Amino acid sequence: DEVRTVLGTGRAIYAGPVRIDTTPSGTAYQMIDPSHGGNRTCDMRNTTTGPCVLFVDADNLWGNYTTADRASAAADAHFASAKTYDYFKFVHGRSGRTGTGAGITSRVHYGSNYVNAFYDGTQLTFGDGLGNVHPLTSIDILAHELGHGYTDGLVNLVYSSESGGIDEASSDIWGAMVEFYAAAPGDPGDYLIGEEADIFGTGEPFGNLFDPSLDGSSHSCWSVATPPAPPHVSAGVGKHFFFNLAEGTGATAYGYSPLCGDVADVVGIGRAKAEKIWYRALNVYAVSTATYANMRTYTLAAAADLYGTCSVEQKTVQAAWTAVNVAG
Ligand code: ASN
Ligand code: ZN
Ligand code: CA
Repeated sequence: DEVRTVLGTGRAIYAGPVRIDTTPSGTAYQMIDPSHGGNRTCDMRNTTTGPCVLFVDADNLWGNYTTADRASAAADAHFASAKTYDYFKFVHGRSGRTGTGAGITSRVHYGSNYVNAFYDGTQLTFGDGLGNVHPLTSIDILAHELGHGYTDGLVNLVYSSESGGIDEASSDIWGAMVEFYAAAPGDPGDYLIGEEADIFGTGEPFGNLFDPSLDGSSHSCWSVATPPAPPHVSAGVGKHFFFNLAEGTGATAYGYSPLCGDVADVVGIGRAKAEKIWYRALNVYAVSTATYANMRTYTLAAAADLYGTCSVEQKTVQAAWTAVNVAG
């Protein structure tokens, strides 16, 4: 039997008014998306255990843009999981994180005042943030978490030292790239991560790609302190490399990008090429113990494959790494 996909309307907190795919069931609709691998979105009811209750709705109109309606955060998650699925399918040719077309379950409203989100190898989980009024269901956060699943599907990076940092950097790269790709009316693309969820209560994002050290701990450039640093800290080097490659070291449109090396200005090659180089480096070349020096080699090889040896793209990869102190 053919599964009938119906377009519902989401009134999402962050993404704004969006179309989401749902499934009719009797006289109602379920938050199951047959067009994107069967993604489903369910309610943890502010508990940490017990069943996650699938969202069901009578008129296929989900949420009211605020946390007063439990379906609003669900609409954000359901939309973002579909856009992440489409991003990898249409930009990178990968069908689901396992490559088999399978989607993901997003569990929202997890715990109380839970200010985090995570991927556990099977599903995604999102807290409601400070005061339970800042759900961590924005596109960049969801795509970061689901991005862990995609990165894992390409290369099983060891979650410590530099390989763990490359894993975390990769998730922020996917987070930002999916946010641009999704082009949600309420949440256009940027290089900030998690700015909507206000996890500190100060309006500060919890990260960015142009100067990761602005979070107070991340390394924007490689140093001898980078290999022993925890993954979320060493990740800064990879994020900053990617920003340099896509936008350049002189880019001011998205934020300040400092140089750490003695290299001349890097002129970015654009997101569309940068994301393909990163993906191919992970997919074709990376091994589980990859270091940043290795990633330099892998991305140079990927750029040569895609754009030619000694192409502008390959030379920019070189310069973008040198600018974060990852020398050849
Ligand atoms: N949100 C975090 C991450 O995906 C969760 C964690 O620290 N494991 O990096
Ligand atoms: Zn992560
Ligand atoms: Ca963002």
